[in-house]
Amino acid sequence: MNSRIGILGAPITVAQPIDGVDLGPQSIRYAGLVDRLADLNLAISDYGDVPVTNERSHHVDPKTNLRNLPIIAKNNQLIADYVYDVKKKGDFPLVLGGDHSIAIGTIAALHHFYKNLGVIWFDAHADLNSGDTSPSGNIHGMSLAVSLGIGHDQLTDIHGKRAKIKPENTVIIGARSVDQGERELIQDLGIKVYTMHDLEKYGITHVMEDAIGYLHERVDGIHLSLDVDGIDPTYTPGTGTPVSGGPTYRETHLAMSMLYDAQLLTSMEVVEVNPLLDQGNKTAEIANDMIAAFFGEKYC
Ligand code: NNH
Ligand code: MN
Ligand code: MN
Ligand code: MN
Repeated sequence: MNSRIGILGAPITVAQPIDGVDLGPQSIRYAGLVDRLADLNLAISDYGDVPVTNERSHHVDPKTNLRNLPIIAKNNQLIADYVYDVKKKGDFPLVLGGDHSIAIGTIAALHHFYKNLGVIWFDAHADLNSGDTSPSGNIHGMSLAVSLGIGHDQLTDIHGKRAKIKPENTVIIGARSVDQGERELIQDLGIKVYTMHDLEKYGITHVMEDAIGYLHERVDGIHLSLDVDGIDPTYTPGTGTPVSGGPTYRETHLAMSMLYDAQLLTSMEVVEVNPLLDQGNKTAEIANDMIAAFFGEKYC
């Protein structure tokens, strides 16, 4: 793995309704991120935060069923520009959200560097809605669809027209809250989804081996998009849309270690940490444990 890590904060909050997720990057930093990674003999550059703006409106545009589209498009254009620069420098991008809409910008930037970028979407949700299917109008529930080229063109056409990744290079892990329109899209596109049912039935070891083997044959780089609501809310209460019945700390930690051991991952983002909803700074601390495992920290 590339031993030079470039950290960027991406504090968008207006693609979901609850204030505080813009404080995610700082809460993850305060939990000790840079020192922790430096202890792994990695060279860390923290480039600070992308200068996004977060004037919030609660209005859903009745024509598009989207909330805050113009500002989210503008913010993700900026994120894409900044992530592009970090990657161009030769660093391994580690992007800290912010809500999950930031993946639109991150993946748009990364897609320039690969012919077949793989994505592992670790999340309780599939984030495969569009204005046509969304029950909420919240764009953080649409970012994977946008990266696949589905959605409003102000979002899909950031850093290039339409799709930045292919459905067959996309894997979702931990899904347990999937909307009807998302189910149909999963079927139509043949996206590989490991639901909590699969995790329960086959165990995390098998699921991760299967997911890694599947992507290994197809891709020339893999981005991990880690939504902390993917983890069971017992461990990550500081997030806007917790869903019970997720992977435990131990299962998630093992998943991250297995990704490190596979030596195929080329970028990471961690999203939806909201310290205003947290117990102390627990969620950011657990996010740090997962990031450290992903970058090779071992128990012994
Ligand atoms: N599926 C719901 C929606 O689109 C919830 C999405 N919320 C998330 N996604 N936190 O990760 O509104
Ligand atoms: Mn998500
Ligand atoms: Mn989620
Ligand atoms: Mn392109």
